[in-house]
Amino acid sequence: MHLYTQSLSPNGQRVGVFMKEKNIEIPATEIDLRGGQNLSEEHRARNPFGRVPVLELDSGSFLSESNAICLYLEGIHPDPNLFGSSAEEKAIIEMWSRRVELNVLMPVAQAFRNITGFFKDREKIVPEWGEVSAEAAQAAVALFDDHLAGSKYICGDRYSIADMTLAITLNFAKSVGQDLLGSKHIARWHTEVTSRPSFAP
Ligand SMILES: N[C@@H](CCC(=O)N[C@@H](CS)C(=O)NCC(=O)O)C(=O)O
Repeated sequence: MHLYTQSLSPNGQRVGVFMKEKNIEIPATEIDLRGGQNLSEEHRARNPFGRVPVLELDSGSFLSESNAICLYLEGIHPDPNLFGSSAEEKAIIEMWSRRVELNVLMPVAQAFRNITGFFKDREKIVPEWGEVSAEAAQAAVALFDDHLAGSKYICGDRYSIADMTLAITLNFAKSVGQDLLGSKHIARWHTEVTSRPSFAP
């Protein structure tokens, strides 16, 4: 296997932290996003959408989408379990993972991209959309805060990929000026999750 990534990017971190949870090491190549290496013909042959991370499998096929990569790694390294065991637990973790990705990660990324214009060399920037997205992320995090008032982790007493994705998203948000860590239960939960060895730099 070979990983093409930008290990400090939020999606790069999702796969990186997941690998640390599983104690997996995979040879990796860093892709220069700022310089547009991800948009090259060579990288688009790995992922036509021109994004990272991408995992090249031993079969020669390419997997992109962080969640799909993590799901594959869970399949070949089942312990510790991060995607759920029973049908119900798997479905609940999937439900919360999608809520994290669609309602927090996407809006945080859209706010970052449209307010800062970080990728203005490759996409149309709509600052107002950035502001709307920042507000949407804030509203969604308030719902997570309510949920965490009665739950140690996002899915009850067990740590899962949903916690990992949300914590990485909120770390990234803070680093780009969107501090979403202020509410009580989110703050308690965030300290707990980011104290895990997998989050150490
Ligand atoms: N849905 C994809 C998103 C991948 C993504 O947006 N990656 C960012 C880095 S966090 C990227 O490659 N950005 C480069 C660009 O937009 O040109 C995933 O889950 O992996």
